[in-house]
Amino acid sequence: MNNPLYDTMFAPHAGKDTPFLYLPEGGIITHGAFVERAAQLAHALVSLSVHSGDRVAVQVEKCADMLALYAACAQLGAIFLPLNTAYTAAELSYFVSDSGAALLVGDPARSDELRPVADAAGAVFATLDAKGGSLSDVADAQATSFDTIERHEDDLAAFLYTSGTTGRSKGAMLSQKNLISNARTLTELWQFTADDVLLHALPIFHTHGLFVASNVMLMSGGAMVFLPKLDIDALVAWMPRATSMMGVPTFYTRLLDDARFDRDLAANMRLFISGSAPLLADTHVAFEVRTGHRILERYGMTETNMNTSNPYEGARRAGTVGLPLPDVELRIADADGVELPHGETGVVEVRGDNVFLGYWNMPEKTEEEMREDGFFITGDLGVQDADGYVTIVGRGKDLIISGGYNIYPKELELLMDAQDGVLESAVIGVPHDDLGEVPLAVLVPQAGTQIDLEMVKENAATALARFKQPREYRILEALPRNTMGKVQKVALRAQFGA
Ligand code: MCA
Ligand code: AMP
Repeated sequence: MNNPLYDTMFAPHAGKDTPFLYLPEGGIITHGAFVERAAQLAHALVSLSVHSGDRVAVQVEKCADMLALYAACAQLGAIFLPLNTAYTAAELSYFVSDSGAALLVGDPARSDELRPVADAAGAVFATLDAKGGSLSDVADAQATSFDTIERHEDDLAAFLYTSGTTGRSKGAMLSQKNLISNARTLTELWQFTADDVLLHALPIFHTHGLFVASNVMLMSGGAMVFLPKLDIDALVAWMPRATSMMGVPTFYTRLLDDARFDRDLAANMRLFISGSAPLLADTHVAFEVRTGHRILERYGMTETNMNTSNPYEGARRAGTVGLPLPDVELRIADADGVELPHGETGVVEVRGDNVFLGYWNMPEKTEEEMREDGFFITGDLGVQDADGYVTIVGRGKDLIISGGYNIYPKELELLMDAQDGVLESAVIGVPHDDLGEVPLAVLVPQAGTQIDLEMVKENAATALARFKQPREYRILEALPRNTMGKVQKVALRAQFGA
C-alpha cells in the first residue's frame, strides 16, 4: 500500500454506485461520486499550494464537501485539522497559528471575520459550505481522479485540538495507523457491513462524528443519513430506513422525551451506540423499556480514539463502558502507574495502536501524560470488575462535559480573572437535565469594588464559543481553600451543584 489511510478508507469505493450519503434535502451521494469529489478537492488544495505534510485547518458547517475534504487531505497526505464551528475568531487564531496551518477553510458567511485570522497566521484563506464557496468553485473545474501521494502508516493524518488543564489547547497528533486500527476494530466489533445505514447527526469536527462514525462507515462500505445537526424530527423521519445510530447521551434523552419514538419506530434498527459523556443508567433502562434495545456504551478520548466498548453480543451493562477493545491494553493504575487489582479505583491508562503520537510542539506535555512503557494516562478515574468491565467513576482532570463538548475550567478562569473588579474565580460543572452538566462561574470581587456582570458576560461572549460560556454566575467574598491554599471545588460543587 502506498497510502494506507486512503487505500483502506476511500480507494475501495472508487466507481461504486451504491449510496454513501443520504442528504436531508433529498439528494444521494454515491460512494463513487464521493471519491471523485475528494479527488477534485485534492487538486484544488494543490492549486492553493497545499503540500503533503501541511496542516489544513477547516471550520466549516457539516456538509458532504467537508467530509470529502478529509478524504482529499488523506489522498494528498495533508493533515486534516477540523475545528468546532462555534469557535470565535479569537479562538480560531490560536489554532491556525499554533498549528502553522498552510490553509484555513472557513464558512463563506464569516469571510470578513476569518480572512484576517488566516492572514495574521500566514495561511491561505478559502471558503466552503453546503452550497459552494471558493474552494468548491476551484474543485468544480478539476479532474475527478488524483494520483494518491505516498504516505506511511506512521505519518500524521489529523490534528485535533483538545483543551488542557493549563487552559492552552494542545494539538493531538493522530497518525494514519491510529485511525485505521481503531476503525477496523470498531467495524468488526460492532458488526458494521455494507448493508448498514447510520443515522449521523453528530458534528464532524470531533473524534466521535469523524473518526468513530464516519471512518467506521467508510471501512464497512455502508451509508450514512448525513444530518447537519441533531434534529429529532429528522431522526424520527429517517429511522425506519436506518439500521444504527451513534450519539452523545443528550441524543438519547431527547429521543426519550419524544412520544413518537417507540418500539415500532425503531423496528429496523439493530444498534444504538452512546459515548463522549456518561450515559445515566436510568436512561439505559428507560431506553430498553421503550424500544427493547439496550444502548451500547463505549469510551474514548481524542488522544486515544476508542478504548473500551460494551460487547455487541453479550451483556451490555448499564453504567459501564464495557471491556477494553481487543487490541487496546488497559490498566487501572495508581499515581505511579502501578496496576491496581480489580475492584480498586485508579486512573485509566491505555496502550495500543490507537494511542496518538503526542501533542504538536509540546514534547513536555506529551511526556507528562505518557508512561515510559508506552501507556497513556487518560486522567479518567475508573474501576474494573472481575469480568473486566470498566466503569468511569470520575475525572482526575478538571473537565466539564456539556452535551458531549469539553470545557476546561482553567480557560474560563483565566478570562474571568482578567475582568475588571474580579480578584479571582473558579469555574465548576453543575448538573443539567439536557446537557449533563454546564459551567457555573464563581467570582470574587476585589476589595471595595462591584463586579459588572453584564460586562463580564459580554466579554465572555466575544472571547468564548457559546457552549463554553458560563450559564450562571455567583459572587462570593472568598473561595473555599484547603490548608495548602488550593481551591476546594468539591465544596463549591456541594454548595451550587443543586
Ligand atoms: C449547543 N449549545 C450548547 C451545546 N450545544 N451549550 C452547551 N453545550 C453544548 N454541547 C448552545 C448553543 O450555543 C445555543 O446557545 C443553544 O445551546 C442551542 O444551540 P443548538 O445548536 O440548537 O444546540 P443543539 O443542536 O441542541 O446541540 C446540542 C447537542 C450538540 C445536540 C448536544 O451540542 C451536539 O451535537 N453535541 C455533540 C458533541 C460531540 O460530538 N462530542 C464528541 C466529542 P444559545 O441559544 O444561547 O445561542 S469527541 C469525544 O468526546 C470523545 C473522543 C468521545 O469519546 O467521543
Ligand atoms: P475529548 O477530550 O473530547 O476526547 O473527551 C474525552 C473524555 O470524554 C474522556 O477522557 C472522558 O472523560 C469522557 N468520556 C468519553 N466517553 C465517555 C463515556 N462513555 N463515559 C464517561 N466519560 C466519557
